[in-house]
Amino acid sequence: MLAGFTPWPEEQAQRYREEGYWQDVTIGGLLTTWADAHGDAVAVTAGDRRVSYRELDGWAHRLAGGLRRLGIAPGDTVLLQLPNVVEFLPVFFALCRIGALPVLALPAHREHEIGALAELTGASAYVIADQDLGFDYRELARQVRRRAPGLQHVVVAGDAAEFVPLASLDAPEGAGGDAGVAAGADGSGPAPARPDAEDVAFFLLSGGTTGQPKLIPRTHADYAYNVRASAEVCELGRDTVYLAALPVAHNFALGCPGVLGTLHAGGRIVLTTDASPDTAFALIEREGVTVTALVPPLALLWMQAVEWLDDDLATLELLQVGGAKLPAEAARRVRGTLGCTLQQVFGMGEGLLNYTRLDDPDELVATTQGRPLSPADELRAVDEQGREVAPGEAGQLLTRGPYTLRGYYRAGEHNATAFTPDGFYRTGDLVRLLPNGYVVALGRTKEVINKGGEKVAAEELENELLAHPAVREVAVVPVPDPDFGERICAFVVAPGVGLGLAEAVDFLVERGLATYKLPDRLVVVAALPLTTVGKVNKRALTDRLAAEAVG
Ligand code: OOB
Repeated sequence: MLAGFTPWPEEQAQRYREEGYWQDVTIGGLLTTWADAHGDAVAVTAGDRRVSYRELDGWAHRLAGGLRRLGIAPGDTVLLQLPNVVEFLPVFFALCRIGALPVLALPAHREHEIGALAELTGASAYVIADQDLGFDYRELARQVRRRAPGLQHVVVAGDAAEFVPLASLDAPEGAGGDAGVAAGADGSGPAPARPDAEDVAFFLLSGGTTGQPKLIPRTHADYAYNVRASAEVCELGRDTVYLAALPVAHNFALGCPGVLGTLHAGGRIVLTTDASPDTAFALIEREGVTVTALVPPLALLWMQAVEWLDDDLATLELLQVGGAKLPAEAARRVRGTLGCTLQQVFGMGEGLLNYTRLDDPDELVATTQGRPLSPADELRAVDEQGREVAPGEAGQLLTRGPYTLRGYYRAGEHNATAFTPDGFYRTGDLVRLLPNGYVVALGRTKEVINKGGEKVAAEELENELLAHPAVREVAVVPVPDPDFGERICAFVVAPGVGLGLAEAVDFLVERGLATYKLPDRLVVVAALPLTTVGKVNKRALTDRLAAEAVG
């Protein structure tokens, strides 16, 4: 077993096996099963490219061989930062097949995040696209490599410049690569065994609560269940055409049910790196999209865009919205504007998923964030002393279950507080658990700003701002926003200089921070308010912003 991974206790694991949640499958093996079942059907559409199930399986097998020959071994971590391009899937499956561990970085991550991940994981390889949406990932790779020289291989989908072209790893069948894991035959070491179903298959990134990135280990068995059960709840089938508009590197579009759930059901994936209504609506009409997933700000934008775009969205049956709270008023307008069923999804990379069901009454869908995916999910709402609150009362959400982690990777100290002694994950979310089993999301107890689904740890941004020579003290807080739910406001103490937002933003970009983490407002103050115990009083700061908004 991987060092730094916290397994489920054996007693619990035994139950998950016996009750059929965990099956003896691997992520790589599932692709072969799906290829056997759906062979020549189209699995993925990206631009003019169409790839069948069989082709995808063969591609992943050949890449597994190519990656082995490059020197990637079972147990190696590999940073995978691909936007929604067709190469994502074969690379992801190939890495899972050889037992290497992909770390799913988001396309928006920059040197600050990728560098920290490289250091934390000791990754030996980094897989990128050449460029997307005007950003050159090869330049990012050059910067990251200066900071993390252990990153031996940079593999590029597209024009590789001085790096390794992904296409060069796609050895023709019969050249020793087809069997993928049997690539050892050409001298790259003995063929590794198939990974165990209960081994870690890959890492998702946590939205984070601290200054350090947190890696969420997902096992083959736990994620296979996550995908299978999600596909069932969303009633996916062979007729499903799933538009991946959110990044597939994020849990929502990857496996809830996302692209993997679509493959499980024998449907077809449509990939785009641009979720704007102009692009997405045209794709819905052209490809006959039936299901997609969005964060609330995009859902709001799409609902407005139907007024000025005239694409035919008649095929769209289901819109999933999650990542941040969708206001009930907006939820009620989905059917009337987009002509489809809404599903609220309250999920987390750490595991637990709540979904409204497709036949739930409209008001239940509008006013709750769904109920747990699995009968084996355990949810508790507790007060500050850890005592369970009365049903329907506000409390902090704790959870454990067959697809919820028991510990972040290599984070012993953090794990000591992020989990209860009996293995419940402290989600940091404030919720009401209704007697009917549904969950209402109320807010957070953790210091994370949720800007329309994108998570920014206050501490991380504070640390970055403190690196500015003029900044003496800083506190980052959310400011309510009608479109994004929350935006980011930084209060700074910077005596003697006229530090402005533009300068602070330039400084943070220069330091390689992902742009979604940049502050939207900067307020210079003489001193930060303190609580009676001498901690920064963030409550006073958010109250001040609220008072300004009213006044
Ligand atoms: C999803 O995953 P993450 O890991 O980016 O963020 C998880 C956090 C939750 O702890 C909660 O604070 C917030 O995002 N959240 C919601 C929400 N869905 C997620 N808050 C209110 N309402 C919702 N519907 O965001 C994620 C993962 C899988 C599926 C969907 C979303």
